[in-house]
Amino acid sequence: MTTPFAKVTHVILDLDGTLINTEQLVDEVVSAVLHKRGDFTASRVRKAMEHVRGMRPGDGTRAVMDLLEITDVSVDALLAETSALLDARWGEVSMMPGARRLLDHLHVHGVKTALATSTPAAFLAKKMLSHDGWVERLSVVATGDEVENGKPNPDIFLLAAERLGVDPRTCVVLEDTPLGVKAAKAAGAFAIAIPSIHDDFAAYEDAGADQTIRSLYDLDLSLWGLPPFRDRVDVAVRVAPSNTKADGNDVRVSDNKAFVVESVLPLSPAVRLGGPVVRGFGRGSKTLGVPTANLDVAPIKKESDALAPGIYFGWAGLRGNDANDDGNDSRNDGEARKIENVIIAPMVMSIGWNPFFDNATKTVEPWLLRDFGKDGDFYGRELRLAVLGYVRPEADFASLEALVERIHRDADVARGALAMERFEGGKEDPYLKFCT
Ligand code: ADP
Ligand code: RBF
Ligand code: MG
Repeated sequence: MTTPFAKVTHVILDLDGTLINTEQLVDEVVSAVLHKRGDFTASRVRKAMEHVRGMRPGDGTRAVMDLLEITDVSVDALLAETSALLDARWGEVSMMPGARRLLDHLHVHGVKTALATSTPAAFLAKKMLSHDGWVERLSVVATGDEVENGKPNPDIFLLAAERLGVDPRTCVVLEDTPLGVKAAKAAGAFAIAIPSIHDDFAAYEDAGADQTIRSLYDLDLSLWGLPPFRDRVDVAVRVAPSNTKADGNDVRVSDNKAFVVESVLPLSPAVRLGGPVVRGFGRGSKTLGVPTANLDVAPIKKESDALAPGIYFGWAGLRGNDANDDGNDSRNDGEARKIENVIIAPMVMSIGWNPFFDNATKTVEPWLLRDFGKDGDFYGRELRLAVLGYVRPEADFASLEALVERIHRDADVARGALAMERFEGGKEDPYLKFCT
């Protein structure tokens, strides 16, 4: 039993980057406008954008112009230009992974919620047009235009708590930006950071975050005295006896076999994504001894953004090499079957930035859990994935051995989960067999 950090009664939610996935769109649109205003390097513009993340649109525009020393246009004119471009594209914005689950859960349990957004009310209406009314289910809303000072000042969170009718010290704030965390702490609330700036976690600690988690999937409400999620599923994972002490898990021994219990989060609905296998960094098999069949992220951006960075399990369908495919599965390993020329196999996958290697681009890379022997060249072949559950966040590790050991444990979790009735049937998905 873990001791709660604090006992709170109310939840205050930031919008952009916390509940809805606006940050990439805003970065794309605003950066393009900024680049037209001067000969800036991409990294300078990116740094400036990260510096203002969480601010109100007007404050952010002014601050970015100061940082980049843009003087040939007014703040209002630049804001009008970016707003018009963004208004035409808000419909592309989907919810952050886990946001719908959180809102439904809080609603079902009658936990009072506030939205505290830097967005002014007029922008908010346009932003939320394509979102089917979930904002109305929040108890109260506070918008950026209603307060004197924007984040990092505490005003918006003080207003949200006031509208909830409670002391801010009984509230926990969910925020994706360092400035928002600062504002929440200045208001006297607790703050959970869910970073949208993936390469600078220290900024969130400096801002005073009480806890930093990698995505909403990892939110543990019981730590805050709030009704806990009950949708995770326990998986009995068979482990090598040497692996049982890995992280203090409950070890069960039966028939001389050691099991640990891990829990996974089922995804409903399953996320389907696929494409031709492309070349990655070439270190999966070489550095880790774990080959991962990388997919090109660009064409499946929407599907991959529906998943928080992290480790997942599910089923894979790999289209055969027609030339050397005789249609028989002589290996008969009990897990993988060949249907016409598609191989269905269990898989465990990583999606994200791989902190251990500090990648700058997101990768989607499944390890198919069977031995392909001489047929193990997938490059260019079509691969389809049905992602059924979430295992854990991406992590950094002290050593390569620790990373590799963890990946093997993930594979054990995936095998354990996929053997369970509720996940086993996923291999019959027509999508995997290229029937849809
Ligand atoms: P890359 O960096 O190009 O992805 P890796 O070292 O990660 O290279 O190896 C991945 C490649 O290994 C896959 O694209 C595929 O061709 C091959 N491979 C062989 N067996 C497997 C497997 N079980 N799972 C995934 N890829 C495999
Ligand atoms: N990389 C990390 O930096 N952190 C991780 O927690 C991590 N977990 C992984 C889990 C699985 C199941 C797999 C297949 C890979 C994982 N890796 C992780 C990704 C690894 O870094 C990646 O395969 C390399 O980037 C190889 O190109
Ligand atoms: Mg790979």
